This record gives sequence, C-alpha cells and structure tokens, in this order.
Amino acid sequence: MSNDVMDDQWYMQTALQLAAAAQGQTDINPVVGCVIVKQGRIIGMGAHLKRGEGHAEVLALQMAGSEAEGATAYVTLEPCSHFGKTPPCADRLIEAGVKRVVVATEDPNPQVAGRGIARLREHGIDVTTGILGASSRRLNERFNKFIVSRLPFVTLKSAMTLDGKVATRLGDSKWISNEAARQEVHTLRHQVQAIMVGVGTILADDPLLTTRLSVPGLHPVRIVVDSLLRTPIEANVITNREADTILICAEEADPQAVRRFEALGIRVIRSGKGKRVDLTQAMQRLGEIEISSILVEGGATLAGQLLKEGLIDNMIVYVAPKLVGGSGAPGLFAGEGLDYMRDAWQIHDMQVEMVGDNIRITGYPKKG
Ligand code: AOF
Ligand code: ZN
Repeated sequence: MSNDVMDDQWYMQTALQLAAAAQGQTDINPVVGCVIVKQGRIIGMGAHLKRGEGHAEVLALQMAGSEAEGATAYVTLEPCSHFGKTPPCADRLIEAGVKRVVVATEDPNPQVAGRGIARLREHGIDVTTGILGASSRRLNERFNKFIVSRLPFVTLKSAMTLDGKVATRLGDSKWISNEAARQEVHTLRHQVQAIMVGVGTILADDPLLTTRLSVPGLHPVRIVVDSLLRTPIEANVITNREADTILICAEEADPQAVRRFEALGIRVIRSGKGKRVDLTQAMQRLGEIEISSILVEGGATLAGQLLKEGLIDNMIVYVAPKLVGGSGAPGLFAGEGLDYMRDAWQIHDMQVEMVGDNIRITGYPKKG
C-alpha cells in the first residue's frame, strides 16, 4: 500500500471516529465526520451532531477559516448537493477553495446520490472516493436503509444460554447474559430511535426500557406490540415518562382501551386485520412517523413473527456459558419455524467476539 493511501486512511479513520461518537443523536440523519488537513496538520474537525443543525464539513470549515484554501478535506459521507434543512456542503467546500476532497462513500439519499461528488469535480476539485467505504457504510447502515425505503432498520438483540434458551420453562430469564453484555445493550439503546418488545415481555418483566449508562444517554421511543391492548395501565412503560411509548394493536382491540391510553398521552397505532398485528404494515407506519431504527428486545413470539416476515435486518446474540434444558423452555424464535434445513435463513457477515465469558455474535439474516 502506498504512503498516500495510508495517510488517507489515517485521516479518514479520525473522521470516522468523530462520526461514530455522535451515533444515536442525529435522529433520521446519518452520522458524518470531517477532518481538514493542510501541510501535515489538522486545521479543522467537525461532526454532524443534531438533525437540523450544521453538517460535518461546515463545522470543520468554520474551524479552519481561511486556512481551508488549498487544503484536503476528509469526509465520511459524500458532501451533500441539496438544500435540506441546511445548504449544500459541496458548495461550501468549493467556496472555501479546498483543493482535494477524500470521501469514504456515496450518500445513498436520492437527493444526493453522486451529485455532490460530481459538483466538486465540475469545479476542478480532486476527489478520491472509497477510502474506508465499508466502515462508513456499516456505521450508517440504519440511515442507508431508511433513506431509500422509508422503513426502519431492525436490529434483534437477544441473550441465550449455550443450549439456545432465552428463558427457563417457567419463563425465568434474569439473568442470562453477564453484566458487561447488559451494559452494551444500554449503549445500543442510546444509538437507536426506538426499542420494541411484545406485550408478553411487559406482562412477564414489566421493564422500564430506558437507557441507563454511567453518563446520561438518550432514551429511545418504547414500542409495544400488543394486539389486544393487554398492557396494564400501571406498567412501567405507561407510568414512566422518561421516554415516549407507542402501542401497536390490531383492529379488534377495544376502542375504550385505545381512548384510555390516548388520554394518558400514549400513541396507539392500529395495524392489521382481526385479532393480530400486521408487523409489515406496522413497520411502514413507523417509517412514516420517521422512526428509522428499532432495537427489538423480545420476546420469542415477536422475534419469531419478525423473522417469518423477513423484517430483521441485523441480529446481536449474546451466548452465555449456561445450560437450562427443557423442551418447554423457549428458544430465540417461537412460532412454527421452518420445515426444511434447505430453507434456513443464512447469517451473512457473521462476527464473533468475547464479552467477558459471554460470546457476542452479530450478523445479517437473509434468505439464501
Ligand atoms: C453532509 N454532511 O454532515 C450530513 C449529511 O436536512 P439536512 O440539510 O440536514 O440534510 C440531511 C441530509 O444530508 C441527509 O439525509 C444526508 O443525505 C445528508 N447528510 N451530508 O454532507 C453531513 N449529515
Ligand atoms: Zn451537507
């Protein structure tokens, strides 16, 4: 690898770290980092921190001031070319007289999609693309899906014993994973816009579903899939006001119960016919209200239904060095399951790491 490419990667890595630090706080927007370099010195740094506020390039250019002329800008995402809540970054880079722009990856937003890079090139700026592109795409995988499909990116998080159980036959599940793994989940909660559980989890555990980190984190919206509105009015997700709660119910849910929840400021979304929630339709509704990422935390019934409908984008499974046995103890996914191994979901891009004595497995389930 040439020195130039190594330098480019080094600065891009710095820009990616800036972007990663803002994960979870940009709403439906991507996280983006920018580093401006001149004569071996960083003269400006920036990260997009909040939807509606400055883009990474603009903040870095502000720091660099007139020094930006003749400099190289490293940006983790193609500079935008459109007027959104802020004016185009490509124009700002052109005006500042930047000589070279290094981009990790194209912006999939149909309003940009290559036009930012084209604009820079039209103005004689030397543009290099694809430096640490895969890392940048991974960092914004939720944004990348939502911006083209208007559907939320769904991550299923689960903890299971080495024999694949998510609870004992009596439903006891506290705790399967270790303390460090459970702490990671709070970081994940901070990083997503919503957290989703089935009503069974509310009835069994009465969870708070808030983010509890050693420093204050952001609380995702709590979504409970509850076909017939069995969530008790005194459940923590209803009485605790640190985060908003949305209930998703079926057509036949009692209208009086709907009104009771709505009177408490709880949003109720009806989805599907009869007594069952249509999860595919629910995802569309959630996308419409700009929920672009969801962390599903159980239980096995909801997980099974999501898998069946092909709604799981990403999985994070903690495997604990424990055995509980029992044919009545639930596994990761309830429901019918598949008939034949040849039809199995395949986990793509699987990564395995130890978290203390637990194993963290991540991957992307796909058919075939
Ligand atoms: C950049 N730099 O730091 C970010 C970009 O509504 P706006 O104006 O904030 O635009 C949001 C869109 O801009 C977003 O969907 C994505 O395409 C791009 N984000 N672009 O050049 C940044 N955050
Ligand atoms: Zn921009």
